[in-house]
Amino acid sequence: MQLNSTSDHAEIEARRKLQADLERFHCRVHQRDDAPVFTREPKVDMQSVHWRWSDLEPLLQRLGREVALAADGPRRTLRLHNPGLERGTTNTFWASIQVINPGEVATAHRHTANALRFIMRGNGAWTNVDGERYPMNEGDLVLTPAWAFHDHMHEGEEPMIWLDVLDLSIMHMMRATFFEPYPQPEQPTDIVPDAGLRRFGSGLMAPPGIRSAPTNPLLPYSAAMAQRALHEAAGLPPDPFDDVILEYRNPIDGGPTLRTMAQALQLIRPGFEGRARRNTGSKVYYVMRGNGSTTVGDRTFDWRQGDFMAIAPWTWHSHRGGTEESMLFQVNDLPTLVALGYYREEVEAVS
Ligand code: GTQ
Ligand code: FE2
Repeated sequence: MQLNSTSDHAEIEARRKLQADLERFHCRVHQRDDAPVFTREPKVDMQSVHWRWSDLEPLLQRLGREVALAADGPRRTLRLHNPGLERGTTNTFWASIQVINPGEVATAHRHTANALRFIMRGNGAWTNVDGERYPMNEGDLVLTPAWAFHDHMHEGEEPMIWLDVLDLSIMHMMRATFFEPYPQPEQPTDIVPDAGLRRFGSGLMAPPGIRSAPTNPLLPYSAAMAQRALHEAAGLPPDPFDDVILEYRNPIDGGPTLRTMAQALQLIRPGFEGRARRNTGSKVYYVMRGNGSTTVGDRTFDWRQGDFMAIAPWTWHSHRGGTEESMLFQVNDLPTLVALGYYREEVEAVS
């Protein structure tokens, strides 16, 4: 900054001097060279990133062969790391690909972080969440809400992989990290092993009189249910931004599945050219099948089956269809931004 008066200079010196005197009282005053508290718009450190399946697949194979279930959990995961951040995939959540080999048990524990799993490849693993035991099959979403005990065991023949997403950076920022191992490696299963699914799994009908619940009582959202719903929605006029998209919902109140993170399933068909939009909050996409492209800021990610994308907050992005119909699974932190009153969205003007 160009200083053009001696009074400016004196003011800067006065602030420096004051700060030096304030230090031992644990007080400060703003200095000219401090980073600004407010910016007109978000200044974002997180980067938008494209991970290719062609890179990830050999890494996952190596991980499964060379790395034992770690003591930390224990879980065997490949973390999708954001180069703009010290830790995490986005500024709020961590996405990892978990590898479990036949016969392995990922032992029971619980944590304050909310978690979800989306099955990428393989069949035959079970997860037990607070006594409810569910088989996990390709394309299923299974929730592990905050502080629920959970363990996974794999009884299938082939290694299995799934996407884990946890709101770890929110938990860390709130200084609310709690973790507890279960006293035994595996939890006992309830007499009715899948009660939540039996009560609420239709999404449309529920036991009489239930109007609220402290947390979402439905943990598994099957691939068959979600994809049937999406194909029904494909008969509607396309969404200008997303072509065909449906969110996973809490069957009791219609809100997001978890308090901090929402999930959606999307179809992008050949010829689709989506309008651009930007919003506060971050997203991660997993390409279940097909191909297409997403323009993010001044870059274009040409994605195909198995790829991942992270979209940074307040970054313009638009989707375009490829040569085949694509299905994408999405996780975002919009529920957190909405709950705090920080959600904003801007859409590209129609030309
Ligand atoms: O499966 O319980 O990717 O606790 C990170 C932390 C998975 C899990 C992760 C976890 C888990
Ligand atoms: Fe966990």
